[in-house]
Amino acid sequence: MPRRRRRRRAVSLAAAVLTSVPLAAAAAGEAADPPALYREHCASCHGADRLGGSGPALLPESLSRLRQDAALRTIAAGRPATQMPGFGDVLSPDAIAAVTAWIYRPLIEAPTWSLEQMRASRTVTTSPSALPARPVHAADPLNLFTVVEAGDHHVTILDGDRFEPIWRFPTRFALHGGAKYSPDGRFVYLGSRDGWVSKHDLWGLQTVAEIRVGLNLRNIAVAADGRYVIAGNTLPKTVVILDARDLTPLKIIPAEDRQRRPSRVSAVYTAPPRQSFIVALKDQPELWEISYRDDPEPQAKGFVHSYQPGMLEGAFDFGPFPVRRIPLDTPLDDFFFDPPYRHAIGAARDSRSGQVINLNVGRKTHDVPLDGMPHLASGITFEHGGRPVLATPVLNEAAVVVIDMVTWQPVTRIATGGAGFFMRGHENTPYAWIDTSLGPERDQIQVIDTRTLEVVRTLRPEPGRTAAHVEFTRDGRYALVSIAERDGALLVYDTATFALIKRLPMSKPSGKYNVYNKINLSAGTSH
Ligand code: DHE
Repeated sequence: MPRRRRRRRAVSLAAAVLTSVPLAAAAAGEAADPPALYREHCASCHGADRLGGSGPALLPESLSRLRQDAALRTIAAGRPATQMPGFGDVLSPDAIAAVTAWIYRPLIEAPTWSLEQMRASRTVTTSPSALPARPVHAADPLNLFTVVEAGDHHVTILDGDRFEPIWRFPTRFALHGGAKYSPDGRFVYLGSRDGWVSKHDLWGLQTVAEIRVGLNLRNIAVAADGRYVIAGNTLPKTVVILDARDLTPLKIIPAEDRQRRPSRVSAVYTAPPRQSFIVALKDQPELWEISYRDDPEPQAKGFVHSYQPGMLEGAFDFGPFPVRRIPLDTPLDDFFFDPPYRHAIGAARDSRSGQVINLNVGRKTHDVPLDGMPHLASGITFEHGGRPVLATPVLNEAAVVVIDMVTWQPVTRIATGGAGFFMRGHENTPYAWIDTSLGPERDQIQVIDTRTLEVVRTLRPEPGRTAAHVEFTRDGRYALVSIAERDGALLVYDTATFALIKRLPMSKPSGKYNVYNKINLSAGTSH
């Protein structure tokens, strides 16, 4: 059958599936024997055990962001620009509904991912000794951008002076979280939702290594001294530390509180002045500090100074990468640091207040009124009225929350044109840029004057098309905005005149990360 007619037929079958088989009726499709159907049609790409292969893992944890009706449509009609074919021609609507329902069920035995499996998954494409001595391109290596194209799972490395791609490569399915750089900006590390961590050389424009560290990954961070990469998983519930040179796994730490209750990981970050990683647990009220110093003693000493009876019991694990456990009132979904990395401010998405944790003394010191699902991972800091403040978008409200980082009291709530995901600023401009992509006006970008804390401009780059995630060039002169559509684009704006300078077509660009801003810990960007 000609390809286009086949696709049209598959789409109409998908519609038939949707209208004729309600999902609740999927149970009736048991007769269709979903495990056998899966083995015959899906296992070769998604893995016999549903843990993934050339296609993504098909586990409830991996599918949590995909509605069942969307999954059903994909199985029936396929997914454009990927290798996923449609099965509407070969499977009955009943069978498709049955397989769809089945892949949303947990595996009978909770899957594990051992050190041996990690080692077996690791590939080193370029040996560290084969890396070039200088860049093979003429672009400023510190003004490159790593742009994640979520539409067809690629990354583009962009010259930040000429705004021209210098390398584009395929990635694992669904990268998530910020790209992380080595301290000199030469290497970029990426994490995928399915647990893959990869390392790429921005001088040689080549992949160095990759490894699967888990089955469902939250995010990764790179040590400030460049020696280690940390990964926080939700499946299995582990934290994994890798040698940054070639991603050799060094240590697996079960994500459990001091009573050995397991937890998913909310996020991992590096805290450069402390030479440690900070890890939040999603299901247990504990924040961890994992030192990557060769001699972690000073960290322990700081804690011992604030000793209270019983406080040290189970508080430390000794050995390489010791875990210091800080008890909290409630678990954290998201958190952020003050510029000296003395405090972490965190919140659970469903709580009405945030907690400020003093990392030196190892306990919560303040509560901050923070309702409406603040997205602290997207927060930025700047000076306002001579004081450091934190500003963060709120996921379910048309607002940006501003908090004084000395008193930890709210300064104001800036009303915006819709709930947004990301916020960005830069030392060389008084303006911070936000998207409103979670609200009805998803095609807007708004500009906040950090001096007056008011929205001063609204851009509607491409009416009706989602605009999201801004990142500045190293000098702050240009802002890059994503049109996050499959046939989307990266738009380059002049940050003084707000004029559009360039449009680069891209496949659903999501995050973009400037090397210089990241390695210099610009207050206006994520770290
Ligand atoms: Fe993200 C970063 C959590 C959904 C795109 N997101 C982060 C970080 C956290 C987080 C903790 C910081 C990690 C880092 O940078 O290392 N994200 C969450 C969620 O809890 C949430 C709401 C639900 C979930 O399914 O995980 C969520 N995130 C999304 C999306 O739906 C987005 C828009 C599309 C996608 O790719 O899944 C999305 N998140 C991003 C991006 C960043 C990110 C692009 C990096 C932002 C940056 O500038 O650093």
